Amino acid sequence: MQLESITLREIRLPLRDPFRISSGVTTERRILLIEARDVDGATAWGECVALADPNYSPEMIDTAWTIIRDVVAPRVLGTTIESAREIHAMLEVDFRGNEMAKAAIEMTAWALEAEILGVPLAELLGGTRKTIATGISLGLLPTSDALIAKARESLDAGYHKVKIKIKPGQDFDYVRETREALGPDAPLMVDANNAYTLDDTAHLKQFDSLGLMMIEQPLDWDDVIQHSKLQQELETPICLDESITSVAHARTMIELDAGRIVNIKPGRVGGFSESIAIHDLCERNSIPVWCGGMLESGIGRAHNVALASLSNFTLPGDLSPSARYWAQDIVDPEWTMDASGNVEVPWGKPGLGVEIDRNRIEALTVRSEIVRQT
Ligand code: OSB
Ligand code: MG
Repeated sequence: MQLESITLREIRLPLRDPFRISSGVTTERRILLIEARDVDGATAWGECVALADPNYSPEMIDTAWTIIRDVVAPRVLGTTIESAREIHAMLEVDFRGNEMAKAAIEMTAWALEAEILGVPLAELLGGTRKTIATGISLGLLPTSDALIAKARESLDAGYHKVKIKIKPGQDFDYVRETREALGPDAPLMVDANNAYTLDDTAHLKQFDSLGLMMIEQPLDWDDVIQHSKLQQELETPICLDESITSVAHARTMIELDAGRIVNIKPGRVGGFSESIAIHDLCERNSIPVWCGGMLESGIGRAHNVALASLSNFTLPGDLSPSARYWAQDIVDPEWTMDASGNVEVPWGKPGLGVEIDRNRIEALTVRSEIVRQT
């Protein structure tokens, strides 16, 4: 495989409802799409998960655009490789950070390889699951009544996990009322997106009484050590999201018992190769993983669904159907969830397993740039 060109494209997709987390709000999703073409004319699509602002990780759409154009693309264009498996290592040589920019190209190359081989991306990644249990991530809502209504509606729709965003002042009572309303068996978890410090340990210990599946990323986005101290005080498993940007960080998490579950977002960890390495390491250490989301379009969703078909993705993923986010997605068919809350892995189709709605993408594009082999 040899990449001949990489096209960057920004589209804007309005979310049906604004999505608020402790570190920021998204109303219209600015999405950086990638299209890669190899010298024989095969093409594949990918998506960079960076948000419009650097409030989740240091990366944002505009920095990722520059890094992809000026650093990532020149490294991979024109180089003959046996497999997309080689790209992660190529992008690590004297090239720090920028995992989302690296992942966008690495993951697109995997999709291209699947396309060329005529196999489903899930198969190329080593996946086995036919369907994946789906969870929903509910942004911060103004009142506990609004939260209870949304959570109830989600469980009725079949979702296997309801993730509740929390922040100081909108946390324990808000979640306790939801637990009381929905009963002891409702599969609930919380995600703080770094909103607390170790000074809040006593406060966070109260959450142990709520029977939560996990508490996601309560402390700093780049911390593992403080999480280890907190985990020793909590019965509820900590799940790390922001902190795990590489298999090395996952190893540190395990060695320090800083978390007992990992939310793997391939776009956050530099792509599929690193995701598989984290998945395998966690599997060997009896740490369950699940696939998180970044409000992706149907293209990013296809990548995530393929990854979540691997064996150790034993917990429900943030893989909500297209209609939960958008009035209309950019893929056909749109992603759906069946009445038992599962998303189907498109095993019958090669590559991403969905058609890309190129006309709609053209209509939504606000800028594009093509980088060619020099
Ligand atoms: O912390 O998992 C997160 C969205 C944007 C940034 C961070 C997060 C999220 C979500 C959304 O929780 C999950 C989804 O895509 O449905
Ligand atoms: Mg999270």
